[in-house]
Amino acid sequence: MFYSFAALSFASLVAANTYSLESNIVGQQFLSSFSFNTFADPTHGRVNYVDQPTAQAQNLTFASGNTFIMRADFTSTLNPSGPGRNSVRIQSNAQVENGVIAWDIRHMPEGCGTWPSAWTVAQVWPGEGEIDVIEGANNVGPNQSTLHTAPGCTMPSGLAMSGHPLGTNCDAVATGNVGCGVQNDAPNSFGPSFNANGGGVYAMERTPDFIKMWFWARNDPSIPSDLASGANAVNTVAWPAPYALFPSTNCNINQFFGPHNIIFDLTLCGDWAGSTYPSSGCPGTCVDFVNNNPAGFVNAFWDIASLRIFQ
Ligand SMILES: *[C@@H]1O[C@H](CO)[C@@H](O)[C@H](O)[C@H]1NC(C)=O
Ligand SMILES: CC(=O)N[C@H]1CO[C@H](CO)[C@@H](O)[C@@H]1O
Repeated sequence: MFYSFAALSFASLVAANTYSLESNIVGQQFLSSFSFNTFADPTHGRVNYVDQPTAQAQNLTFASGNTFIMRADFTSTLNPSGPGRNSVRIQSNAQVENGVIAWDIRHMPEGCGTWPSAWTVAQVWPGEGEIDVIEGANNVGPNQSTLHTAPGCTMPSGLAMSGHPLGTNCDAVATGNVGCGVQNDAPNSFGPSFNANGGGVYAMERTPDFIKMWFWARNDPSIPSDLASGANAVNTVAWPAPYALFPSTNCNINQFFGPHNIIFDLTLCGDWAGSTYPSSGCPGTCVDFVNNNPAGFVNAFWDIASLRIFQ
């Protein structure tokens, strides 16, 4: 009796954090699994999001084998009174809730004025939440992960994570859209140093009890073997402590987070990269730089090896 009871509870404990691979999006599959957003950038960037035919015709997206590239235009000088620099913003057709998402990225956009992000968000904002996994601006950090929610979601202090918290109130409106962030202190986790090291793997686990995020730089031997080997299932109980932990202690995850689409984008200047530009060490003003320096955007591209969704 005792042994079978113990085995049963062990099995249910393990099952709660073991996830099966639901989709492994690679290369051309990004074109069928994502839609191109062509609306005006909600963060007011000096950017013009183009549709899929335009992106492909201008080679701003490029899919081949196990490579998916999306980038900003790096050849045009812009008319200051015309639209912003052409760039790409894609949104997954599928929505995700509980589960694990793994982003295997070889290169993220870098350069003055750039603000790349990989994130998930609901159709109802901020009511059903936003989870920013990879984000930073102007080549420098804060290489941070952030939640944005409706009022009533806060984070306690003293959490078991390797990153350090930047704010405790996740309320998007009350914080002027800053939200509650955690800075990932791992080296090579963002921008030029991430790229020089060949990128790495970010993972995010969402359950009713918490949201967690991990990062392993390329060739980091501590990456869990299930993730490194491309296994059909992952068991996050066996993973190390995350760099970011957002528990449900003072934030009912099911209440504040609904079905999310996965987004990759690259905006330029705007609310964050524009406002931090003067202190970033970049030359002149952000908008002038974007208008006049196409060569500054040669390395403003995502090179995505895969996006895996486990449920
Ligand atoms: C399109 O972009 C890819 C990836 O950067 C590159 O390998 C390819 O040569 C480009 N094609 C053209 C026609 O420029
Ligand atoms: C840029 C990078 O890869 N990592 C930085 C993340 O943030 C910490 C704290 O500011 C920096 O020390 C790292 O260099």
